[in-house]
Amino acid sequence: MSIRTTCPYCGVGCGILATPDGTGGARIAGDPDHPANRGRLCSKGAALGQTLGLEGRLLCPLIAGRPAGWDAALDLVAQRFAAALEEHGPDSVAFYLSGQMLTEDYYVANKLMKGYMGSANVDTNSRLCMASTVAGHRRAFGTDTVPGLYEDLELADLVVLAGSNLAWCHPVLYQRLAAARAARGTKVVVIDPRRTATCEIADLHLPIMPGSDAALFNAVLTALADRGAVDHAFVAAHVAGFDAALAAARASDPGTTGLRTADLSIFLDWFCSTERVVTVFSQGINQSSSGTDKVNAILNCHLASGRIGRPGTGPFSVTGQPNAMGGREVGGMANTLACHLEIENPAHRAAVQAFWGSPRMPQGPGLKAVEMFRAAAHGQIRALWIIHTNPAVSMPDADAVAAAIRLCDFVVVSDITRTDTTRLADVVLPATAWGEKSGTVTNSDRTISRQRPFLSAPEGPRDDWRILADVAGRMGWGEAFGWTSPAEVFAEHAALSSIAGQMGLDFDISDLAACDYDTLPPTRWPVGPRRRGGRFFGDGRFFTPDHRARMVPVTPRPPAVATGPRRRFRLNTGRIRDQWHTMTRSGRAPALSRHIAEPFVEIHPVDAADLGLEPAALARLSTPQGRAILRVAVTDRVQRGQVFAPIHWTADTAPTGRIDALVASVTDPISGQPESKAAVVTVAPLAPAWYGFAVARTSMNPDAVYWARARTETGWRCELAGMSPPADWEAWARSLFGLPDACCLRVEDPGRGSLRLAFTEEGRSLAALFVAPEPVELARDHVVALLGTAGAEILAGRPAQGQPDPGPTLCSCLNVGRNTILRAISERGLRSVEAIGSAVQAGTACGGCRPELAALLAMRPEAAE
Ligand SMILES: Nc1nc2c(c(=O)[nH]1)N[C@H]1C(S)=C(S)[C@@H](COP(=O)(O)OP(=O)(O)OC[C@H]3O[C@@H](n4cnc5c(=O)[nH]c(N)nc54)[C@H](O)[C@@H]3O)O[C@H]1N2
Ligand SMILES: Nc1nc2c(c(=O)[nH]1)N[C@H]1C(S)=C(S)[C@@H](COP(=O)(O)OP(=O)(O)OC[C@H]3O[C@@H](n4cnc5c(=O)[nH]c(N)nc54)[C@H](O)[C@@H]3O)O[C@H]1N2
Ligand code: SF4
Ligand SMILES: [Mo]
Repeated sequence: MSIRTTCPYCGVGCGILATPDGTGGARIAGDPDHPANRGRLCSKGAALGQTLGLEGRLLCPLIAGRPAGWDAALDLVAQRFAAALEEHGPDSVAFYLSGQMLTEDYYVANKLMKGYMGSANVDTNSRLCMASTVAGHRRAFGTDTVPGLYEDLELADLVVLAGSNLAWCHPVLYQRLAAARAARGTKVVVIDPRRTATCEIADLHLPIMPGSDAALFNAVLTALADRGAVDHAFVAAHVAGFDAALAAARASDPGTTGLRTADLSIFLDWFCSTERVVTVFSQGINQSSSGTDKVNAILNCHLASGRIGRPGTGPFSVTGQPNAMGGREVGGMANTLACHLEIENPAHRAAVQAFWGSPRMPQGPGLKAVEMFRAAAHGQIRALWIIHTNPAVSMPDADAVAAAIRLCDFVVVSDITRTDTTRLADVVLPATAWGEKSGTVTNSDRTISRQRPFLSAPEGPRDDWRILADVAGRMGWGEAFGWTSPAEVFAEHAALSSIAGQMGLDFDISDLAACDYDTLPPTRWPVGPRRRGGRFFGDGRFFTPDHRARMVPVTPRPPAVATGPRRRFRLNTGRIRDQWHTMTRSGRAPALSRHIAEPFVEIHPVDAADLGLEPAALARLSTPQGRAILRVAVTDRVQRGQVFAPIHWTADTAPTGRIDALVASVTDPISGQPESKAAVVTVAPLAPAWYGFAVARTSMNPDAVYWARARTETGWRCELAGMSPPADWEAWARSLFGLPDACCLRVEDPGRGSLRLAFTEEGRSLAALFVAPEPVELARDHVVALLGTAGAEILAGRPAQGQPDPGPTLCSCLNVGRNTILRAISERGLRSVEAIGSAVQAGTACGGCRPELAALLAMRPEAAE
């Protein structure tokens, strides 16, 4: 029987049908009835079945790294938090949470910290993600409200994607947009310093200088005013601050965007002359030391033109995590309260305290993420609980954050698996995982969906909400935390939201307090009589005291740290198509490592030539905060002076690939959000003595200056490099593979300095190592596939003469290689992505590689070889 649930990855919030296979796994399919995806899934969602299973799961609590019982662990946590409160007061404790927690988990954590421990030191990884949007929304609308719906992207005539790589980060929403564009000719503009996969559907790509978005949207506002595109009636009736915002816009210099005048003028023409405009924005806007101002510069344009809250119009912040929106709803951040109520507002605090019947409440905001870890390093935080996030990897200045966790008196980490962060904890608590737990999440367009269990949880792990409630009980607050199910927690959260409704705010879902939780279908709020079409602000009523929206004057600022002769590269960071954050789950799926299996840095060909960096060489990046070593990808997708690196690698998967070790913890003064995309780095070649590639049935822990490992269908693969060769390669390899006795085959080419070793048992290969003085050239997917099935053949490193080499995988769902696709294009004269699909199937499952297929089609035939 299939169970309806929701994808645990991105904020699109796709519905899933999970059919357990009876042996701990499940078949995963898109839910045709879910309004977000109507049956579609992206590569990550489709591969969820490969991430189930108990390998690597935490199954019992750990105290000081040693297995312990639940009672001992929970007693210790309760006792240490109580002691900190007793001796040092409420400011000495903190929670660091996650936009991936279920609403029920989040609600319990927020109630415990704010209402019972009496501190507002509860912040979340949403600080690294959505905080600038939250602050911008509150400045403009009075509340943190996303006005629009997904349908608006399909109803718009112009969709502007600002700092969003929608094709890779919100793939199903991107596909909806691509389909609408094909059907009705929607114009698409992408504003991004890089030429991303999303640009494949762009009618115009604006390769903006990093951080200069506010100047661009100020130019839009000025153009709206100069070309008669301001909706004066709407502004007069519903908006305050127009004149000051326009004056600030006029004073700012569009030249700082670095855009060609011709491109800028096309964009201004389209924006001014199109009524139905949706501006989608994401981390290219938020993760900036001027992120809040960038958000308001965008909102200003929609307010001035009255393009908000009506079909096909509006600013649209797409949330990253599956429950980023739900976290905002429960108020799980240091500067929010609950249900979009304000922590600074005494009446709001009193109402929530009365509802909770709680003993104490903080009197104002608490420490935001960056401040929180600094306070932990300085001994101000005595007890810290980290839940469902991996800050030793994902926070800026990650080495300093790891040190802070080590320095803090007492740190608890709740996770499902060992991570860079759990290794630093005093107490580790094993949580139930997706597929085992029950609750709700809210996606980017305010649709609340159920996550339902479809597997029985293993012995040991417990639900996050229950762990929190058990600690609360041990601290003497059992009555207020006495729920017996997530349904009861949800009912309390929904009931509390009636206060927000009574206070005239947006988030009132009290009609759901008595819903049938088990069967609750995807439900978009506002619900009940407040529904009115599901959008906000079409009626011009905002949630400020006078019900007018505020336009905010914005004076653009460049990124906080300037480039200079010593550190002349701007480091942009972000995501790849097939991995999720620190890869603790997506990294388990072999299908998802086929596309990209190691960390890399994209650099412009001219810069690469200047620095003497060859494609596939290794580069050393450094900043005052830290260092990294990454594979070089030479490409004009990035501009000169800029480099791009993905965020996903950890001490566990590629120790020199932890990109946040390089990023300074500079924040936006209003939102506290770090500037994660604009560090300033030096780049230099690394000159290793040897490069290597290894495959093995079991995991590898190499002793090498550079390594990056990934799972494969046949075991593991690992990229390697070393500064000096070991004295005895065979001995080194035996220890790498843990194969002291296997038979060793050896092929050496002393002339080229290359060496190939295969270890076999009964004619089957168990492991192989390829070493060369240059980056190792091999048909890697072929080698991976041969492991275990062939002995000596594996050492050839590529398919035998006459057999085609499929090349690196491009379509990860159907495992179709780049060479196969290129051959089909040239031999069969294919002209469209559809034709590629019929010929070689690529792009016909999740469709996530379609932008890359289009890019191959666009290549000149001679370049394609
Ligand atoms: N595959 C995948 N999907 C994901 C995630 C994942 O880990 N993997 N994570 C999810 C999460 S939590 C989030 S928050 C979202 C993030 O989704 P996105 O925000 O779309 O993703 P990013 O790659 O972080 O950044 C988007 C783009 O911002 C650009 N950028 C950098 N600086 C600037 C600038 O100054 N101005 C402008 N206009 N653009 C700039 C970058 O080049 C990048 O292409 O993705 C979600 N979806
Ligand atoms: N330089 C740079 N840094 C960035 C970004 C960037 O673009 N550039 N993006 C930032 C953004 S937008 C985000 S959202 C963050 C993401 O960064 P993180 O939140 O640190 O990344 P995740 O890997 O998603 O961490 C989730 C953790 O929760 C664990 N987990 C999974 N399921 C459960 C569960 O049910 N219960 C519990 N208790 N644990 C569970 C996982 O194993 C994992 O360790 O990174 C931020 N950092
Ligand atoms: S787009 Fe992909 S990752 Fe995002 S919710 Fe849908 S299936 Fe999951
Ligand atoms: Mo995020």
